[in-house]
Amino acid sequence: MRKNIVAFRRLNEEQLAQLRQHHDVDFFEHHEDADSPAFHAALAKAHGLITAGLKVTPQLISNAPHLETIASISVGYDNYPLATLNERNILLCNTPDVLTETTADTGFLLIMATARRAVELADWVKDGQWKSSIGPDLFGSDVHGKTLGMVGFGRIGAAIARRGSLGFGMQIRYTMASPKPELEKELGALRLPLEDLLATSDFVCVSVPLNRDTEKLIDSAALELMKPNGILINISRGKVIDEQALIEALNTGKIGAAGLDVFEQEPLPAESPLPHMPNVVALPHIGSATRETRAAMAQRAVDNMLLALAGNDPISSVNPEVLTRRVKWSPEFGPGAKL
Ligand code: 8YV
Repeated sequence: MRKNIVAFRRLNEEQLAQLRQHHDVDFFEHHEDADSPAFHAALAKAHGLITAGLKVTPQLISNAPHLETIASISVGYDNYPLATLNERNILLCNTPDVLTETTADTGFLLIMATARRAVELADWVKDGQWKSSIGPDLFGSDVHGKTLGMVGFGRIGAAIARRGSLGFGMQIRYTMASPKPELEKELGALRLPLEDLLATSDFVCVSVPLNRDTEKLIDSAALELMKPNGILINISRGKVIDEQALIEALNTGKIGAAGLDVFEQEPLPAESPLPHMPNVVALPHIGSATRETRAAMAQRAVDNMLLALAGNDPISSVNPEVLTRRVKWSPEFGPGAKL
């Protein structure tokens, strides 16, 4: 049975054609489209929503009474009201795995760029200031052989640690609710309580999902524990760090530098001092943003959507338990489903 899909950004022609072979698709290309009457009219009849970067509120869900499946073009799902989706038996699919290595590359890019002051020095050259060889005031610090503390040791965290351990001879520490014995064996990683990891790591790299437990996990007390030359990297979500406390710690020399791909508010507000601070490398949330990986993520979302709308298990989802709660004989699983 043909169903209605709203596709919000990031799909290419082939992916749209693939969806249109089986379903009717309303495609919205621009971010501003989310506020348009056409978008809301399409949502009102949608069975499927494919999206990236859209804040999905309970209100938006209540305006989509037929919605069965959301396929997010992201691994993180803090943009979605999971409790509301569960109540409505709406399946939420995401895109793990396909972005792991690219996002780990971004993490390592930030480690290298902050340690070697690459952006600051490139700006210095651009400014015409390179008149003689640089002095110690512009020296960076080594990466190889240093200690890398991973706050969160999931797929992406492990891929960053692998780069550090195998490529740069770094000692790996990690903090995580449950131990990862295989990674401990593979990388010689040592599991520590957060406080000890902060106090003993040269680089602290945040790679945890945002949820109630991790919001502002790195606050002023945590920053206080870091080494004075310590470097903080964040490739997860901005709200995991207390940004005001971080600005203070960077300004007062409590920590050495920060490499940030994510921020409390995105896009970063014009008044934020962060991009202007010499000891900060600020990127516009590019963790997974390569041509290859963004195409693979969009393809995963399309595959998830087609499988789910056909009543099959998707490749990756956040709340697969809603499938078992749906009434199998219901012609339209979502809204009519009874527990
Ligand atoms: C997404 C990300 O592309 O996958 C994630 O969780 O952070 C990014 O790679 C972005 O959040 C979607 O807009």
